Amino acid sequence: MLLENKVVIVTGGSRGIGRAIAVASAKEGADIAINYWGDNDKSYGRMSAVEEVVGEIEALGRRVIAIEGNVADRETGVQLVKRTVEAFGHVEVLASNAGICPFHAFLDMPASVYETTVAVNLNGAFYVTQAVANQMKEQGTGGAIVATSSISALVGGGMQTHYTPTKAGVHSLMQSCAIALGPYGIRCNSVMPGTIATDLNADDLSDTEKRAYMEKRIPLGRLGDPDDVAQCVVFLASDRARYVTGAALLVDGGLFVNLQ
Ligand code: RM4
Repeated sequence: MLLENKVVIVTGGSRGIGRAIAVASAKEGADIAINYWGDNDKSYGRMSAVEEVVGEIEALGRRVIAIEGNVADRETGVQLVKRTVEAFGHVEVLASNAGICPFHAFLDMPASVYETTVAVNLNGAFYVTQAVANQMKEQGTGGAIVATSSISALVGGGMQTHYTPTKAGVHSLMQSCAIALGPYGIRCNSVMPGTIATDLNADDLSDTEKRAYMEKRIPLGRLGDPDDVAQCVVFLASDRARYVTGAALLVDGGLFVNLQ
């Protein structure tokens, strides 16, 4: 088991890629602290998304806590660390994953859409990383931070002019943090998912023509599954990646290189 006896914090952990990271980490022997944001935690049948993932992790025999909060608020990261340490005593891994992508055209994008996207995706990653890194430094035994960046750190998107800069920013944040936190044995890397079918892009991909076009563009012939990304996060978080820091791993089925 790759994460045995480690404590993993996952932001945006109730749905999509974050949920898959939480479950995959628990399967590798970790205890899990999930951050989620009530406003986004839409009801799934009888149970909310966060209740479902908590149940799934408990059924695996691991310990789990769920803490609500918008990562855009600096205090959310501070409380997340405090509650995690109260519950488990330590934290070894952060999956900084919470993010939004309200697809919108550029020319008439309201300031609020732009600002909220930057606040959650980039400011949130910064604040949570800072809070967790301080805890890891205090523990004195290193740690691993894996951020969910995106293929969008490398390529544009006409309906994502607010979002792609945040993903480039998250990638850059991990590069700089790798330098700042290397002396404490804290590794910082990012994954760059391509098109992964989640709630985040469900509307966008409900356009069957667009979905078929995307599938055709991907050399491996299918959209990504959240667990495709989670397995790579587990690897980067684990000691198998002990000499990897400041790196970014594309998890896109080959989409990025498929230009000609
Ligand atoms: C990604 C990429 C995907 C999209 C997500 C939301 O960076 O653009 O195609 O589904 O963002």
